Amino acid sequence: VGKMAAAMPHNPNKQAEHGRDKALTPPEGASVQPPSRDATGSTLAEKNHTEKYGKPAAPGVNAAGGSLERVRADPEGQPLTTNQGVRVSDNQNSLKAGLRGAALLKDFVLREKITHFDHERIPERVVHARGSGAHGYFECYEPLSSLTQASLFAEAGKITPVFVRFSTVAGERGSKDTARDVRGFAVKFYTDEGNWDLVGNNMPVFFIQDAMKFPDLVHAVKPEPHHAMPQAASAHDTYWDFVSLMPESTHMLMWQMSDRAIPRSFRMMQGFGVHTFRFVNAQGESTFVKFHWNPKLGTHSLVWDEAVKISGADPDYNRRDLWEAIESGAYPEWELCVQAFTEEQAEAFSFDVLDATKIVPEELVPLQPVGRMVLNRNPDNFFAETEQVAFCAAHVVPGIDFTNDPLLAGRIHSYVDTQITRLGGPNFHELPINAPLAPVQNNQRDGMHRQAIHRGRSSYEPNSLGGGCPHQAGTQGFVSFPEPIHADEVRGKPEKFAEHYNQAALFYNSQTEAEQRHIAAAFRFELSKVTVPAVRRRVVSMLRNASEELAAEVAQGLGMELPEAMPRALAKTPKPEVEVSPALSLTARQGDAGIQSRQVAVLVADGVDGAAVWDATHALQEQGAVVRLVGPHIGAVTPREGPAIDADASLENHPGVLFDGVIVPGGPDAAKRLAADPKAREFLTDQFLHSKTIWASRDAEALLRQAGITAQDEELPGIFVTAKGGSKALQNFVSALGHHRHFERERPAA
Ligand code: HDE
Repeated sequence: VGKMAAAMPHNPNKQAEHGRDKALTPPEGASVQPPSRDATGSTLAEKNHTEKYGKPAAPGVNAAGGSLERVRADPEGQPLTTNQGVRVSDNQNSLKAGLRGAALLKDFVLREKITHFDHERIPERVVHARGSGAHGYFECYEPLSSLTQASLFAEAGKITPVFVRFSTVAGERGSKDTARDVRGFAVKFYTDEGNWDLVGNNMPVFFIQDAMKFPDLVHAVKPEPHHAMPQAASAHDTYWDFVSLMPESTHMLMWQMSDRAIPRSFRMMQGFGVHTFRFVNAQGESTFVKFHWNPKLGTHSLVWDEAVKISGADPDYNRRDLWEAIESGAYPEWELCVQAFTEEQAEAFSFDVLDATKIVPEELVPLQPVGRMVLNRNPDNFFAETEQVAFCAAHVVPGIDFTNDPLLAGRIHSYVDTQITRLGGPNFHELPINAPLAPVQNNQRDGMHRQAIHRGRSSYEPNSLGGGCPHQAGTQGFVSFPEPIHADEVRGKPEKFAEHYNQAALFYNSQTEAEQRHIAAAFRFELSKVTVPAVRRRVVSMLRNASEELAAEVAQGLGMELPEAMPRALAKTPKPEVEVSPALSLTARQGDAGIQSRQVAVLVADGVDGAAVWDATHALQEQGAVVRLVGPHIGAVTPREGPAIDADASLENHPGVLFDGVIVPGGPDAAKRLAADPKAREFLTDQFLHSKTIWASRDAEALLRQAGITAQDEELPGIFVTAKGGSKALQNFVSALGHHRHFERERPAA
């Protein structure tokens, strides 16, 4: 019997089990081969190597650190095993006492599989739960040694690997990407002197001035506690109740109600360190510094109606955009700029640089470019990398230090603390994505999930039994900036913190007309969702101190009387140095990448002018645009002449909101078919209302009219209706598409 069992490990009727063996084998040619690897073992767009992987851990280096290659698991050609490495013979059936019998407790294969599955989830981040990450590198332009001894800024051309995570703040892990919200912009630099995390946002200011208020802010903006609504939205009572009682939030509200809260792409938004930090040079001299990331593609945003529709059409809109751009080799890039200024300069400013609700206008302290960051590799595994990455505002390296910003102080505590719950213990720094490249040696020991196997007898310092190692590094190590302090312990704020409106006015007054219109519309929308009239009134009364024009417009939009202005905390308002800053408008940075990675739809239907389709497609692709052929259905479309066209998207699965521009080629039959299709009409209507670039053949006139585009509208910027194609028409389309949007043609009510 024993022999038979060995020769026939499954039940004797195995082959007959409902034909499962056949059903599980895909017919020849229908199975997907694993992507072939290049010489580096890469499966994804990884041609550009970083130091973070591919190298074995050096002797004495944290065993988990140094190399992601070491921990990569590729199943190609491998049999299925248990977690103990035992090969699994049958992954379809649990072990039973007879084919129709009870499942057996001794089935360790089933139990291990289910047990592991039961524990697959970890708590999501309490804020910034939804995010998307990518690997890349930072390259230093010139030595910055006069300002900082940080090693990543030490030499021209020096490369430091990075991992970046972009996020929304309020929504849960599975929420939509296009919520009106701040975006997190967190960068982990794996420098050769340890990890530096610049955990910033896409807006340079914050809602509150003191860490003491952070839990209140987050409780107010998150879904309301009794019914857990609304998801990923600030348009509700508790949020506006809180901020209307916190006038210090006025400036941030301007940013949050602006188009910056609905970025077109993570690749097209700025990043900011928000707080004032310190650079410290080798002589121990300190300079205040603000960090800015400026995207090469320029700063571009969605409009609200579009964002709302995208959240249905593609809730992963920003995540997909980042992933696809990197996969296609269109690597996103940012320039890191600093504003460096002395404490004496800061003393003289009309605002306090320790107040995170204030910017330092570029007109006051210009930006100095110091390097660039390129993101060139998608993560292998979302959970292992993007979910388990732990950023921490306290992770600084020699040459970078904190200031006394009271908001920053709370962050220095919070980030490590929160990981202990989220990542299940104090050893999360050993997770491969978190481990520094720099060697880790200390006497911290044990704890849940310890990876490193520490050798030797001593885990204390000083010691003589371990040769005194690891020994403290003295001036070679991180030395906190010795800021002199003469003060009483108090709970309170400096006087300049009490001025809340100058910079809110600065922001609003620096926007273009279209941007101002969008800000008013955003306040109107959000407050129209507030059910308590007193809260709406309080917000408008606050706005009066920033802009009478804005307050009046919002009040009108809400059908309410203009309330009294909110009393100011300061009897005398300090005069601001700068009253208009063009740099604060999204239009200030258009980028220099033309139409690269822009999404263009070419609408196709039976009878379309095939030559026009391909001419436009090839010409746009040559300039780096992403072209989709969008038909009434996916699959074959029969053109007027020439071979069938394979539509790779449909009007149903790719509505107009997912594209930056649209082309409707000629072919009277195709035009007629599209004009009769409500989805094609809606496609064009949205393209038009969202101020996007449209190029249509004269054949499509009926479709245009159905979409609400009149003969007069054809004269507006960004709309081209031509009898024929040709290179001139194409050129016009390309240059208009490069402008992103044509808000000149926006109807004020939009
Ligand atoms: Fe955060 N923040 N924060 N924050 N924050 C977190 O840390 C916190 C603040 C920011 O992609 C948490 O790992 C406090 C400002 C980003 O993983 C938590 C205060 C700025 C991310 C936390 C602030 C940020 C976080 C939640 C006020 C812009 C996502 C999970 C005192 C400069 C990082 C986690 C990622 C995440 C605390 C304010 C940016 C709870 C206490 C200001 C980009 O530790």
